[in-house]
Amino acid sequence: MTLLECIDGPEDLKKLNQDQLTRLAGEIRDVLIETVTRTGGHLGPNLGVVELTIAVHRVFDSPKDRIVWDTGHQAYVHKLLTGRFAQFGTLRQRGGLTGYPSRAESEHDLVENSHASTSLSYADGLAKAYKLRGEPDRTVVAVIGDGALTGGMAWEALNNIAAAKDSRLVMIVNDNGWSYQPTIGGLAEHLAAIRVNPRYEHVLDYIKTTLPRAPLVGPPLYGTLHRVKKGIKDVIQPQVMFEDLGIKYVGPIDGHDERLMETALRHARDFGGPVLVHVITKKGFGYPAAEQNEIDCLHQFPAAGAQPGSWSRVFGDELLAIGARRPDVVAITAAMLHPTGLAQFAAAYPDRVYDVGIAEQHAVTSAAGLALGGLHPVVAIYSTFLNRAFDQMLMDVALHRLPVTFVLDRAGVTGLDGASHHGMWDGSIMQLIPGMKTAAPRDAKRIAELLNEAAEVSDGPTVVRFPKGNVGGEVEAIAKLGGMDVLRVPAAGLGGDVLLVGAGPMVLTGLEIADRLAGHGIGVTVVDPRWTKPVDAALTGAARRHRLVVTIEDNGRVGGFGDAVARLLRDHDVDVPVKTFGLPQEFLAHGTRQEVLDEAGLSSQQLALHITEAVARRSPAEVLPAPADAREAAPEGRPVE
Ligand SMILES: Cc1ncc(C[n+]2csc(CCOP(=O)(O)OP(=O)(O)O)c2C)c(N)n1
Repeated sequence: MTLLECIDGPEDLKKLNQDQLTRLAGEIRDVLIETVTRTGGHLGPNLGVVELTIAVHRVFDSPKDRIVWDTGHQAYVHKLLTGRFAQFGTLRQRGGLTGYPSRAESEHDLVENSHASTSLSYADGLAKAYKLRGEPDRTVVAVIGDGALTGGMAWEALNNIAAAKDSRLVMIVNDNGWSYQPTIGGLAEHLAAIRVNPRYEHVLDYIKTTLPRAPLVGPPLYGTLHRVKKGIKDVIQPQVMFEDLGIKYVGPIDGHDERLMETALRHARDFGGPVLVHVITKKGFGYPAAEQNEIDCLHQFPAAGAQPGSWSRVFGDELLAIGARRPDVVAITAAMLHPTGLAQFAAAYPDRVYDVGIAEQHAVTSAAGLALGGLHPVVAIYSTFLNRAFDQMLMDVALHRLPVTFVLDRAGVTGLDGASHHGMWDGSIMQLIPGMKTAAPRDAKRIAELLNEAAEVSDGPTVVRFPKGNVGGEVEAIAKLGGMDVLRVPAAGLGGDVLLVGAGPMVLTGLEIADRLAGHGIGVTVVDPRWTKPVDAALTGAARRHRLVVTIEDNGRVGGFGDAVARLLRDHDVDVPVKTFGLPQEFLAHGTRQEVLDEAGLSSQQLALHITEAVARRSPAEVLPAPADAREAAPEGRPVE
């Protein structure tokens, strides 16, 4: 029996001696490597926090003490040590363990938001709550990476934490020098300077231990030196800015030395006020394939980089081509150069790419600045992370009618990363922004077309959104309807029953639906709007020629493309009924993209059933049968409208 199998919770961990802890760390690494290379997930970050997590759970008393994992992608070791070893093989599988902390899984999990840089704010609030409620024996622990520490929220939190002198709050900065890529910016350079300058600790030790022992001159001299400590620090190394902010700083500590970690954490715990413990770790530690991976230390397995054939890569290739023609086009990423497909552009035009760190808000407003300065910035970002920068898009970019193009990767259902990673909000958010134009390509050729059209817009912002995964086959238009592509008209002999408008690749699902319905005598016209905002006015005339309008989108149903179409038709007194299909406005659990779409009722079978029934309701004289296969696949009792 392995040691790990005997750990049901942190209490068991506390019984182990140092040799056993070393063995346990090895066992954990074996399980991480074996499991994550099979299920996929965050490998490098978790390999790097094995000793750190063991030490946290030995020193603190979870769940009485609360541990907040920033981003939460590095919480696998925490899962293994809090009674979830037996289920660990189900990681990121539908119905299995999630890839982030999950309140439903364990009382040891508190924050399951996987958006970075929030932990210090959560921790600040928690510590204040425990103080106010008279629970002084609880300590709050936040574990935050140097990457997440580049996010603005983390700095807003530090500013407040510095003022909350009696908060029992331990901030562990897990500094491995990497986000997905080496962490950028002044903060990263500051941390790196501390990391490589061990003289700092030695000098302070000398001052504390040797000088006070000298009689008479000892204590006063120590006091004097203590007062000028800042000055000494200036001489021997750049200042530790956290202390200048008023936050107690401990470190740097070797994060792979479990015993040292425990000592530092016990000191921090017993201090009674906010303490920042600076821990140095190696991303991917103990697994050469990760340690030596030059792109991202196997931050994710399989690699998150834009693979050939993926939407991200097709976008990246086209941006490269645009960049060759247009020297004014520049790219911005928020710490995700490779996953968003910008690697080739960066290699060709290193001076025209800005990695701003995990700082989406700054990315958007600095793009506004670049646009004001005469450039055309392309902000390449995952849809879910752009949520953060709504006000920046609205006021800093759109209000000023600035030509910024937002390329939203992972728009729609993303799959295995679960609720906080689905890009199901942008379609609705963009509808709110005056002057924002949004495009949804259906295939690779349309990415190129629409990206070029977006880059030509000079009087306001544009969006190009596409999902995760690989692009499908190309589908050519058979006709134009305004600026839209008509992909299918009813076969000879069938009437104009349904006008089906599918946003982005959902129009391909629309083609499958049309095939199914044709078999049941229902004529469907399938249209790809290409631009989903503003809605093309040509839809009004087309709607009048059909008995039912159907919209399908890979976005939340509320306030999305479908609602915009329905509003357009209402505004033009077109009284043809409209059915809008999209994702239910819920936090959708993890599963493969297809599993999640199926559960949301967005498979072609399920949609064909609903559309058939809707047509039948409008044709009492000739009741149309539903396709048998669609009826079988219908979800039970799930509202789709
Ligand atoms: C707001 C936001 N933007 C981007 C991401 C994508 N992301 C996940 S982990 C990560 C890097 C985190 O680096 P760090 O905090 O240093 O942790 P490490 O993986 O190095 O342990 C990024 C950019 C995110 N989760 N949240």
